[in-house]
Amino acid sequence: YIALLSIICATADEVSPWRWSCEDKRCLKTRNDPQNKDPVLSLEACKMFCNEFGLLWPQPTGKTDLGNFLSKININNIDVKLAQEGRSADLMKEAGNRFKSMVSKAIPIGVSPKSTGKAVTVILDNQDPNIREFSLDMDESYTIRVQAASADRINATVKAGSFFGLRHGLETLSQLIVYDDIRNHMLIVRDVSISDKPVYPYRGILLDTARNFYTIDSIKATIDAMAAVKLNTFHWHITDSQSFPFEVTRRPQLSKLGAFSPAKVYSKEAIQEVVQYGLVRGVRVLPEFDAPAHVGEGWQDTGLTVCFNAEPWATYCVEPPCGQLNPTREELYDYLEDIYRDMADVFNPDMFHMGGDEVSERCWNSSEEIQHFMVQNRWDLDQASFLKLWNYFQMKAQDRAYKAFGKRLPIILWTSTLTDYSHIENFLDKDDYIIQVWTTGASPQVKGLLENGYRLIMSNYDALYFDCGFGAWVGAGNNWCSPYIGWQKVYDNSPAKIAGKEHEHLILGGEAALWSEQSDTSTLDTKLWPRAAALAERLWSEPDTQWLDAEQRMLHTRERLVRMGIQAESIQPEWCYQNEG
Ligand code: CP6
Repeated sequence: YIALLSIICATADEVSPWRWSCEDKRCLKTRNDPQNKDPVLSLEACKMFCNEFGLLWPQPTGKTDLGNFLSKININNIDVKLAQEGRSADLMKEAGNRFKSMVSKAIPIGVSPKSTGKAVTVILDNQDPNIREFSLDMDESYTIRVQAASADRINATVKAGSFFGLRHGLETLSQLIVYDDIRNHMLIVRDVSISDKPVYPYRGILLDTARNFYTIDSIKATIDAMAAVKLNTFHWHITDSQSFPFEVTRRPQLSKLGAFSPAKVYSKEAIQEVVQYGLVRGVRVLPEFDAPAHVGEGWQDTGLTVCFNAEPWATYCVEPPCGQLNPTREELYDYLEDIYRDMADVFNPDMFHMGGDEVSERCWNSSEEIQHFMVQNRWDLDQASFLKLWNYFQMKAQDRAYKAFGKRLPIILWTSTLTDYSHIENFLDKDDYIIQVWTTGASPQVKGLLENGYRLIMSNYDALYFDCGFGAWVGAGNNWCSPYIGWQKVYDNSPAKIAGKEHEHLILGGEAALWSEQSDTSTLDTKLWPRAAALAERLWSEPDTQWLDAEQRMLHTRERLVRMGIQAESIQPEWCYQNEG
């Protein structure tokens, strides 16, 4: 029995035959010779010191000093203290718990580090502990100091202007704790001082849960990973023409008829859980109700859609089944208000996405009722009238949205003919509307919108469409989403460069879009990660450098995501991480 125990201990304590040394900003791999008296660095410890930003992702934007020392810590002896209570006290406590769990997930799979070493006290110093609401101008900045308090204790102070900054600070702090495979121990970097804040206020991921269903658990896991890289917006494209999985209590037929199955419905309780899950992690859950196009399933009994399931579909829409709301029907707006009210109840959002993409003139024109309405109003059946009709819809829907949400919250719309710079000013007020761009950055729409003073969110498809399956799905050799967009392209896609110095301030940020004609719960992680992490650093830090400088940290970030339980795509042989800087 004793012999067996010693074998177990020997295995558990087995050290790496390799050590790393930092030379000229690169970690060099050499044999771990016990006669060599140089400091013995494990791989992660070496990377932490050797790179300017250590292993932090995204890189901080303010003064960053990672100190010169690593201390052994006992991660079972971490104490998180609030310097202030306040309306966000519950959130701060939950963020403290998440911090501990993130630290435990910094341990590579298959090892159990020693639980000796210094205790850690984390002090959360929140300058405005009563803030717990998302907004475009919320304060996400923070500072961190890590110091030795005594021979057996480390103090880490995170200071921020709000819960949201504080939470980000804890993510950074968790990234300062690394595994030492030579001593089988967890280490923290000390004598650290960091000050940090994001460049862009809007840093998002879009998930389309209408083309295919995603489980609530997979959505939560996505939010967890987003929080780890400081993304702050989960844009929920919750309905489309193929399915209506959003439960509208005021109009239950929508999800009853429109969901793929009764099990594939997002109940109010489930959504509220997701919203709370996001809040604790600094991620706003932003609902989209896409209209007047992209509707169909669920609306069957209402008589409020036109050209639903029309054939040949390519004449009336971009992908089947076609369907658009009939803007001439007064009851439509009561219907919409009910949907918005249900969204207000569960999401309580600070912004609202009204879609507005890919509206088909032919679809509307195919309806005699709509033609009649146009004739009555003495509108010609031309493109100008089409835009007039669309605007008529948008203004009435907007009015109901303000009513339902009880405030004039910012409204987001996709780029479209309605938002074209040549006439957007006739329709949409730049103080009310934010435009989400899905064309390439080079398109004249982008320049035109910026020159007219509109605020933009970039989702340019050449870098930020993560589905890359649309072309294949439509068939007919349309393969324009190919080839696969690698993380490097995502990383190098700079909104500031697209906008230019003069208009940079109008860019609110960016968003990766996972359209889901060819994705569901099973493929979610690999489609999003680690590419969304590349976006996260681009939007948080907007570095002058390109992907090559971020490569080592990216490889580590991918490992970190895997340790969190995210099935992130592998991007290189591990050899590169061990041997190339
Ligand atoms: N669904 C919705 C989509 C797309 C859009 N809106 C889309 C368009 C082109 C490509 C990929 C996705 N599938 N509702 C456009 C904003 Cl390539």
